[in-house]
Amino acid sequence: MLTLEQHLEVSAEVANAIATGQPVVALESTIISHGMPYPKNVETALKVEQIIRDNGAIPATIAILQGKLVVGLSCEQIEYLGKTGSDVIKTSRRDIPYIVSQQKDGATTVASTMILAEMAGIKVFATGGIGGVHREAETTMDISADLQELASTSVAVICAGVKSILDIGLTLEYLETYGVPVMGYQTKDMPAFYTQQSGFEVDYQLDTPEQIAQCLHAKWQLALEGGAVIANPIPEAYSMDAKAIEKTIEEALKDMQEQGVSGKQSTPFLLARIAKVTEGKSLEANIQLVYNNAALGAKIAKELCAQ
Ligand code: PSU
Ligand code: MN
Repeated sequence: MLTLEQHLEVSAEVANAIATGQPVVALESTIISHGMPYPKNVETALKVEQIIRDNGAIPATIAILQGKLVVGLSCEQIEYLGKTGSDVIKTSRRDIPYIVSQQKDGATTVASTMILAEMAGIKVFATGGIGGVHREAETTMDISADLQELASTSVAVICAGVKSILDIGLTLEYLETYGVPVMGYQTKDMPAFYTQQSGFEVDYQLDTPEQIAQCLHAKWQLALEGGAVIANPIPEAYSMDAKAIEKTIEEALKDMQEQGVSGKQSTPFLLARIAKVTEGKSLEANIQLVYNNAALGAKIAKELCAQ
């Protein structure tokens, strides 16, 4: 019987950083395999790691490779995931036992990246957007497992809000019900991924990485288990036209219904569709907001180490 430690493979650099109390930022791999096309996905993933280093922390990209829970992928492993793309299995919490036992490769979503980060002892995780409550969830019951994970796993997730392919209002209600704080970084408005504002408010505005770290520290010191959402708006220069993006999303949702796409295929389908219709403009916005989140993630991780 394998123990947890035997399943977990933490890179030497990341293990050393954790053991010596240096800041580490976790990164997911579904964004690489399913979120962006090759080779932009690999370029972006490597640059994200560099940005985290430039801001004083150690990056730990996470995936499952041949059944091993890998925390701190090498450049070659990132290249492999990016090239293999959606042939790698999108792996959320429920998929982990299958991928591990059958020694397969799995790209981790926000939910499963949080799980592996927590196993390794990493508290901060930067990504693009989290999953949420889908539009028409009242009939499809499509609610991302990311939200349930945020309720129970103690990792802070820095994101640019949730895409309006989701129902942002219902997503915020769900997070409230499960006790997940949603902090706006220098904003009161919940960002909507491609745009800075969604028309909904976050719970609290916090203006410095230090304040965010203090808030996270207080939560976990009080044994209030679970994660937090740190919503960091896309930089203004890259934000998109709200009306145009809404129209694109509505068309993509219609196509999805017509083609009968559902379940775990929904999110990747919508992302690819939007990128195609906007001729790569949304992809550029997506890349820039991930860079922005990586930099903030590194700063928060540093402040958290100082608490
Ligand atoms: N939202 C994005 N980009 C992404 C994802 C979501 O803007 O790449 C990915 C993340 O890995 C997220 C997952 O955890 O999709 C959610 O999928 P689902 O809705 O099937 O839970
Ligand atoms: Mn879903």
